[in-house]
Amino acid sequence: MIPLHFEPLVYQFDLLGSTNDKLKELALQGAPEGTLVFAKKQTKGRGRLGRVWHSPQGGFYVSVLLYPLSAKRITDLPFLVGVAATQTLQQVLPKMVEVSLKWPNDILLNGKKVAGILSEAFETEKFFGGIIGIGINVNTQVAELDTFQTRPFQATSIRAFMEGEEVALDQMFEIFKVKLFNLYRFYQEKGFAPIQALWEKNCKMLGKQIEIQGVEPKNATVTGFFKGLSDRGGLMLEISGQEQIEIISGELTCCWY
Ligand code: BT5
Repeated sequence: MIPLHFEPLVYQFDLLGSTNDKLKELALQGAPEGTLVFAKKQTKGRGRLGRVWHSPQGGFYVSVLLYPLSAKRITDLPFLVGVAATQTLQQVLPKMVEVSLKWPNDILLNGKKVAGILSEAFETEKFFGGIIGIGINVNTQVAELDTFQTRPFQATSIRAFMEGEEVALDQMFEIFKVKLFNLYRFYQEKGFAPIQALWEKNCKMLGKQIEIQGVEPKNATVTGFFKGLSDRGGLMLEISGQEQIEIISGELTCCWY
C-alpha cells in the first residue's frame, strides 16, 4: 500500500504529444506506481475510441500510473480518477457551479463537458496497471471549443465560470495530486465500493431518465432510469417496471432532468 502523504514521481512538460503515451514510455522504462505526467499543451491528445482530445494551452493534461487490486479490477481506476478530479473542481470553482460526473468518464459543469478521462491498460511480465489520463478545460477560451458544441453535452471550461480570473494550473495540480492519492490509498484499503458510492453521490444523473446509444450487441439506443454503477463500472438501467439491465459500453447521449 502507498504510504500516507505519498510523494509520487512527477514529470512536467510544456508540450507533449500525449501524456498517456509519455507515461507508457516511462512505465516501460520502469517508472514506479503513482508516477504522474503533467503537460501544459498536447499536440496528439486522445479521447476514447480513437477520438481527438483538443488540448490547447490553458488546459490541464495529466496521466497517472495506478495498480488495480487485481487485473480484473482495472475498470475501477477511471472512476477513482473521476472522483479525484470532481473533488478538485469543487474546490477550485465557485460553490454555485454544479460539478457532475457523467458515465462512464466525463465531468460536466452545469451540464456541459469540462473534462474527459482515457483509461488504458498497461502490462509487462511483472506488472499489470492502468495509465489513466485526464484532460480538463481550465483557462481555455470557450471559443477554442467551438467545434465541440454538439447537443446536449456542449463543451465548457472552468474559465467560463471565473469572471475572467485565471486558475493557476500548478496549484490545481497540487490539489488534484493530494485528492488522487488519498482516494487511491482508501481504495487499496477498502476496495471499489466506497469509490463507487462517492462516484454515485457526485453524479447528478442518478435516478434520472437517460439515453444510451451504441449499446451492443445490436448497436441499439436504449432509454431508462439510471439506477447506479455495477460493481465493474457498468451502468444499471431500469428499462421497464422493475427490470434492470447492465450496460458495459455505450455513449450516454441525453438526460432528462
Ligand atoms: C474523452 O474521450 O473525453 C477522454 C479525453 C482524455 C484526454 C486526456 S488529456 C491527458 C491524457 N492524454 C491523452 O492523450 N488523453 C488523455 P471521449 O469521451 O472519446 O470524448 C472525445 C470527444 O470529446 C471528441 O470526439 C470531441 O467531440 C469532444 N472533445 C474533444 N476535445 C474536447 C475538449 N477539449 N473539451 C470538450 N470536448 C472535447
